[in-house]
Amino acid sequence: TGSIEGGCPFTGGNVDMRALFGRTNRDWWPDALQLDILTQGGKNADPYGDDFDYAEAFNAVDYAGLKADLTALMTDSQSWWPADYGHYGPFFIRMAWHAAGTYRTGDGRGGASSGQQRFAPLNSWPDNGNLDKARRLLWPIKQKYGKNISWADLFILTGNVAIESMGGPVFGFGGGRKDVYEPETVYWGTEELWVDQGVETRIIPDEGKALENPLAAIQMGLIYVNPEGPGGNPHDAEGMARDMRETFARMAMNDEETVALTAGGHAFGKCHGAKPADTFGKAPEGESLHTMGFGWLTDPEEIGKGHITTSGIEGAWTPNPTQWGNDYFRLLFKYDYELVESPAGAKQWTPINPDPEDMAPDARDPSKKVPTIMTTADMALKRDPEYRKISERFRDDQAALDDAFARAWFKLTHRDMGPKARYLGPEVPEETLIWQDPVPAGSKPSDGDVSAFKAKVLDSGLSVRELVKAAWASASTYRNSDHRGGANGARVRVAPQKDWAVNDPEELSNVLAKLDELRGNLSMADAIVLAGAAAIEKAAKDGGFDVSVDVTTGRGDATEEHTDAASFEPLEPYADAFRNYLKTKASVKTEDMMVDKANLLGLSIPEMTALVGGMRALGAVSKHAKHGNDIGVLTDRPGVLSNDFFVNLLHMGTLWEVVDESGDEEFVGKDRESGEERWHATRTDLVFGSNSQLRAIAEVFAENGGEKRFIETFVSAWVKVMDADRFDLA
Ligand code: HEB
Repeated sequence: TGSIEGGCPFTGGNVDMRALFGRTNRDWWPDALQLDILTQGGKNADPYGDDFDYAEAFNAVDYAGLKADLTALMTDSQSWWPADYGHYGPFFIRMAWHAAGTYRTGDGRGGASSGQQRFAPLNSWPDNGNLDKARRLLWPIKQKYGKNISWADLFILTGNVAIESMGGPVFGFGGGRKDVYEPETVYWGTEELWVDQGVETRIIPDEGKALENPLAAIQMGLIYVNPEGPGGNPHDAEGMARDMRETFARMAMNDEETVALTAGGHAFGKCHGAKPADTFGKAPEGESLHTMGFGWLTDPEEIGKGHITTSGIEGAWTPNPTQWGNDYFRLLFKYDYELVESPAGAKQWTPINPDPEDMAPDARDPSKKVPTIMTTADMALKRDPEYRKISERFRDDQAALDDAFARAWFKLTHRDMGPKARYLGPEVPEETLIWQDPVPAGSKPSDGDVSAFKAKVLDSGLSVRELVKAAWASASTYRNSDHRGGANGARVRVAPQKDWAVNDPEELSNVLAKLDELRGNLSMADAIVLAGAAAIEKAAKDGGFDVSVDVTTGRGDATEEHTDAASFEPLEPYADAFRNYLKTKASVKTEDMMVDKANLLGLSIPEMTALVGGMRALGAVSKHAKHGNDIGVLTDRPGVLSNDFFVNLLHMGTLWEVVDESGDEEFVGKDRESGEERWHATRTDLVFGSNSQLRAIAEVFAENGGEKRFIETFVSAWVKVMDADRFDLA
């Protein structure tokens, strides 16, 4: 049974207790060694320690030597996993594509940037079958270059070298992906079975079933689509194209990029389905100790003969699987294809009556010729009318294919790195691409200009609340996952951000217009952030504390021209607990959404707590907060930076009751004795009194003398969010 109990954490659906994380490693592999108790108390799992500067290490790598070693590895076939056609290139391209291909625009998570393919669940996804061998082939090179090249960078660079070594076009390489040393907790879905165990596909229009956000794969354990067709049905041509279009769009790829990538990728290598799938062993994470992290084990003798099963599909797409060219499209259109079954029982397509020169070599014996194949996914490139137009153009225009493939591959493998300023190394392309969210360089204003501007802002009639909200609106789009968003560029004044309900568009445009008048030679981006800082300094002073909110300056301003507006839509928050805003109630609890956002902002628990409590004290609640515009503002002096939120929240004189119809989003706090109404609050207010861990922190901020600790934590967390995207400074 592959039925799924709903669980879209971001756009509604059935409530599922696990839906914030879905199935976790502990659910999949309950017997696996659990190391996470050793990272309690903030202990670092990274053996390089906190001070390690990966950028510095990467910049010192012998880049040419590394590339030469990788090139030599391509044809250095090992007996424990011999190279098909004597060339590992195709295998490594698949490794790199699967490393990058988990990226999804919905929350920016997944992708190649931290080397997650080494860890569960990704190391054991059915779709990543046998990629454990690819990573092990790389170990001698990783060992040789050590800290100077991360696994994450190595996966992608190896993919590039593989393409180059087979005559394919590449656009460039940017290093800078720092490895992590523990599996990241990412929502991959709630299904309890893997794709190969008959789990249901995630798009079934007839049943009104759509791919939930933020997922980008069609079944659990796949990178994108099922190669055999929707739910394994090769006859559903329309459904195949629909699935590809939807999943690739989740990864920011349009039709042309999808066609170029798939056809370009499948110019190389082969599928593996020589034996029925029950002849090989478990995935790595569930295998026996002595297999040393290897999974999907096959008898060595069978391996020698090339009897490998990975996907179950068998055969190469072209007659020259280790040579870049246009044979893929030439064959796709030259022949009619018929549906056949591989030796492993997978559904695949093969040309009818191929000419001998259009046959492929056998992977182990070049003198033997075998038929080429197409998967049902490949067939979509000619069966779908839109894909077909693009495919025909590429068939007739090799240069167009070269360019489209090189660019799409570069985007695929770099999209989750964020701004170009984060790219390292000698092969970073000059050209700036729109999906890099470019920001024109800014210039650093003088201290005098900054303080003059801050004084003018405080004199302008704009309130602390308005200034704090505008600065938060600008900076808080940042996501640590794909390093997009943030205050640099001041995109808060262009579409779509300027119109998001959470940003109170009218108020925001009024504030921005005023700041524009006052800013002199400051960039708008700096002006917005400095105005917020000035407001907080004033708010602290009004409460008797002298603080300086030391945000950086030197941001630039981006315009519509620098902005792919549609690509910013996924950055709109469905919930922003910091402004007590909830657009639509998700299937997960609103406080889960708060934790999710705090995680994307890179915040610790105390930082999250201080920011929520501080912004409430400042009155920085969205007017579009469903429950009224002072909800959660548990203070008699809004606009003063105080610990009142925590003091009042924890006060035993208040008795809290549910008020709203749905029963659990809005609450009223009444005087326990008189019954008089004192406060209104939401889940993301009360959770700081109800949850034992958050309460423990709220207590520290509310205790006698705790105000100082609170203000320091608030200010440093605030600065962290404002500066989160200043990669240009490093
Ligand atoms: Fe791929 C392979 C599917 C896309 C690249 N693929 C493959 C296979 C399959 C597939 C089934 C087989 C595996 C084995 O081994 O068995 N793909 C697919 C799909 C898709 C894809 C369904 C979506 C549509 N690819 C792709 C891309 C790329 C690629 C995008 C890049 C760019 N692949 C690849 C390669 C290979 C593959 C290179 C080969 C590998 C070897 O040879 O080993």
